[in-house]
Amino acid sequence: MSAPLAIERDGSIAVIVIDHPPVNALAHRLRTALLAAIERLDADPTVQAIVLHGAGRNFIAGADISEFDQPAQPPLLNELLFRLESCAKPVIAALHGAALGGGAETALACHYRAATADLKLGFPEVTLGLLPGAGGTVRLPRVAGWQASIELMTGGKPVDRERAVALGVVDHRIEGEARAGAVAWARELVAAGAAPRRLRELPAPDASPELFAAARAALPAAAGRLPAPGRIVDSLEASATRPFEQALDRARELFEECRRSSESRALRYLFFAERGSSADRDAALRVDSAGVIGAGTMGAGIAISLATAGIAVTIVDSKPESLAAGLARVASTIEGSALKGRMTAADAAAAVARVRGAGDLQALAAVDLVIEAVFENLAVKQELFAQLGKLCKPQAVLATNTSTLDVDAIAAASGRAVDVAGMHFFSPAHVMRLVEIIRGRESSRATLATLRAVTRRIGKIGVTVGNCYGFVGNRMLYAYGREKELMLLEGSTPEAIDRALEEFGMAMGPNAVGDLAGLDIGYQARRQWSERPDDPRFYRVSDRLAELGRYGQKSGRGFYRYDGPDRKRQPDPEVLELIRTEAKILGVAQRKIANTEIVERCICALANEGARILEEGIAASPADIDVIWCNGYGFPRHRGGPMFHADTIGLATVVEAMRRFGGEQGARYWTPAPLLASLAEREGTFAGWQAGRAGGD
Ligand code: T1G
Repeated sequence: MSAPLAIERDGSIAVIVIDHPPVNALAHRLRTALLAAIERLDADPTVQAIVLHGAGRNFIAGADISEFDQPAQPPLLNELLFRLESCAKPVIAALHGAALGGGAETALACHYRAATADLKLGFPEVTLGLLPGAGGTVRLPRVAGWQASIELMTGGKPVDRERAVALGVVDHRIEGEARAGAVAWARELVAAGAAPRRLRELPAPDASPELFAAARAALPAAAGRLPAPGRIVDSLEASATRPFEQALDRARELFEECRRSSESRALRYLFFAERGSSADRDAALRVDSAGVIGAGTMGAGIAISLATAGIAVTIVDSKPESLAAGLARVASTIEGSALKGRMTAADAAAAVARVRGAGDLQALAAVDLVIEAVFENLAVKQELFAQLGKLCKPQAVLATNTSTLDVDAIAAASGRAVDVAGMHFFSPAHVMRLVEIIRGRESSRATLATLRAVTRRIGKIGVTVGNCYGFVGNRMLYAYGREKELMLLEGSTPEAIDRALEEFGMAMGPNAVGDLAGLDIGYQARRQWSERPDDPRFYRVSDRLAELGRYGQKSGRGFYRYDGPDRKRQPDPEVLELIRTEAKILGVAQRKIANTEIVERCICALANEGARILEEGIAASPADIDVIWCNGYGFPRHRGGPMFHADTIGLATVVEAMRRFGGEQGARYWTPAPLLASLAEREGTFAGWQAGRAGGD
């Protein structure tokens, strides 16, 4: 393994070039090398200034997140930065790309900070359930003030160079390459006799006591469930009221408290799980042009994602009015993003220019990738893929956006099943990060690798899964929804169920989700499902509502009413009446259902179906299932996902609850999946089982 840094000389300027791929994370071996380099250069009388530079695309991406599952090894980052700041000669940070977390803290411990225009400087620790533990909460306020420090650290969003200059964090703009620019400026500083500037020697700015109380009150409700945001405010408050070193000690204590929390463990687990494996990146085919078939909401959303990522898109729709509407939707959505500051006007114009329309499939003859988003009907998709199989160039990848149909049946119709796979986007496609990539029986490695690469390139998270009804997410959603539907019949209400699950942390309760997605969509899908369980109680309420034309938000009524002035969901007595009527017809006894039961039954249903999915090889790992549920279904990230959460509460606890439910309801589907039962038996976890397989494979 090559050295994590090199020392280069440019006359009397010494340059420490950090070279610790992939992102210059401050792992133990880099911290050790950095400390040695600083000691050596500080003692070298021929060195008049030191430049700290990161090779590659980033300065320093932060501490090495993978090290947080065990206590840190010395030299701790705090010690290293204290020593860096103590240098007797000026230390200049050459900032470019990401300067995040410990990387931003390292920059603050330098005496001067220069940056190129691509700088992204920030404190994303809060997204990992952590706080800046290496002096950020003590140094940043001394240069940027309290309000900006609170905003950057509790929000976790990076700032660009101009904002960093405005905050006083960046002293000098580099036009051109970071290293050369920083060395030139270091020379000027030496010539001007500039001395080391240590933030730790500055007094903390005055802070009114109510400042931090206001900051706590302003934390978003969801943050209330997590320790980190509040601890960040505590750490900043300590910086306002204690001398530097005591404030630093306090930050360290609070950091350790957060590091050991289950919330942070879950968030750090997802960080890596969402990056998945990069093993097949070399097999991906180049995609410069794509076709999207179907100019409806989904097709337009997919086209927007592709075009804003730099891919030329042809949208094909045989109905001129639909095509025109779809193209208009693409343009207005992209332009809307520019108006909201999510992209520059120039980038928006370029993206819109990359999208063109066509009425005939022949326009797709030369594209690298085709994604169909037409009506969810197997015969229609098979007919389409039969045409695509003939007219698309060899090696073009053909993807179906189906959410429930058999990908193998569609692939077979193409006559080139090796080039076909599923690409299940979640609606709205240009917003939702998750894409399920469905592996067909014959999908080639190149086809799957290409779809994964395109998914990454459009800024989404692609998870490759096997082909079964509902793939992973919707298959588990069926089990989760079955329980909430049964509890409606047994005596609960839409609002009680939604509230209980939202208190657990779900972004939205299942009844509200149904109203958002449209109860008619689920109704149609269940009707097309040939092997649908035949229990008349399953989804009886959703079916009745759909049959009454109560589709949810789009029809003004579903589980809730939306006809108030603010169109917010309102309980509807008519729905309660309907539920009680159906329960009576079905002979379902009524009882009070506690919140704990609501959550337990829905979560156990997810874990059990997830275990079956793992046994069948439909998902490659429990982490893939967790990534799907946290990014496609609003499962609370601070609980890691349904499988991580089941591990956290204990699989024996899950199985015991299922046996209790099975006993009370006599339902066969509460029989634990064999994998779950055997892991519970030996007090194992899904994570341990996966590690054993990875080790054993
Ligand atoms: N630690 C370990 N590995 C990391 C890492 C990190 N901080 N950041 C990235 N990686 C790995 C990642 O898993 C992937 O691995 C590869 O690098 C490329 O990542 C002490 C407590 C920097 C904007 O939260 O935001 O400092 O899949 O695909 O799209 O107070 O990585 O190739 O095997 O994301 O070019 C705070 C997290 C840490 C920054 C680059 N820092 N990283 O994006 O690459 S806590 C962060 C990012 C801390 C201090 C506190 C992004 C990036 P693999 P990638 P990218």
